[in-house]
Amino acid sequence: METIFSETHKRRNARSELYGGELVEPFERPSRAEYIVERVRSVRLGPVNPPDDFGMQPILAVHDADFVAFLQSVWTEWQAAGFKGEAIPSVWPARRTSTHIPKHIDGLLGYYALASETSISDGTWDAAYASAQVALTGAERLRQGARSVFSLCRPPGHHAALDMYGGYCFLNNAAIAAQHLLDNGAERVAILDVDFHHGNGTQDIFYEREDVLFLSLHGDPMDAFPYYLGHADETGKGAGEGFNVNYPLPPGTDFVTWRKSLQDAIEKVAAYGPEVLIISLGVDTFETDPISFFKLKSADFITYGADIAALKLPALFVMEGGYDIAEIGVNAVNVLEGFEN
Ligand code: Q9C
Ligand code: ZN
Repeated sequence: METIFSETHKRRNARSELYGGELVEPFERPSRAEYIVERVRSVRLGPVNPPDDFGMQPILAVHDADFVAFLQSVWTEWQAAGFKGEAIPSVWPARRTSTHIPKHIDGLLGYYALASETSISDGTWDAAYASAQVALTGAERLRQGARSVFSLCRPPGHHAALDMYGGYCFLNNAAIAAQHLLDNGAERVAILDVDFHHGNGTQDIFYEREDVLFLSLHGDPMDAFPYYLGHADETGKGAGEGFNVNYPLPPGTDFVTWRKSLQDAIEKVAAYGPEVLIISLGVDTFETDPISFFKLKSADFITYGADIAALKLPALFVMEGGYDIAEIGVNAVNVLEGFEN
């Protein structure tokens, strides 16, 4: 399996994450991608190639233009406002607020943020842009006939919504890849999100559409980030009714239980009959992940990679989360090897 990877991910290197009332070193840090690409190379999964550049058009086909412009200028504007630290929102339009979008960067930041843990700093946009190109290049490889591709995206994307960033995500890489396929001849794409967290951004982007089936297995939002989306009763809206499927699972969920939901999701994907399957691949389901509460073991990642392969669909694996960094390479590549063998 070919891996698409951009060194530009390193430009996403924030100093701070607001966590438990303290500013800590971000869980989502550059070494994550380095460990994964190292494992890809050491098991000889296949060639590792840089992305092509598809420009802004496929990004703007998914995200709101004003939101994208905000991401491009926020760090410069934040500094120009005289702030000394990284860009962290401290105020939000919560309930019963005006719909006017503020001018001041402090207000604008809260308007476009869905959470405050994701500090923005120099290079954040460059890395987010490169990460989207990594996903697009993977999608393009499938169009050219590849059976499977690994888009080693960093920063991740599945929390990024139409016009919101957060949860370590800025641009929704998987959604951008899906839309690119749909805009170039595909009629139906399925996105299976196996990251520990609910893919609220992907759900948001495709919620009223029938040309994308979105399925997500995740920690129950009653107990886990992103807290305000990801319940089982979110099934889609309008033409999209029935094309959004959530599997919220409780703290302590082990592989036997998790796999039952995966089997159900796999049956729904098969019934939908998509041309392509995109897997939002987060390995924060691992038993020792520092911010999650599922109990998967390293060998389980091989097993479920093989489960997904049984669908016999062209597959684009898009890297999302995973924060037990010592094991992130083994776990992510286990899924890919399980899929291939
Ligand atoms: N107290 C991804 O895995 N904050 N994002 C968690 C826990 C955000 C995870 C707070 C977690 C985001 C791509
Ligand atoms: Zn996650």
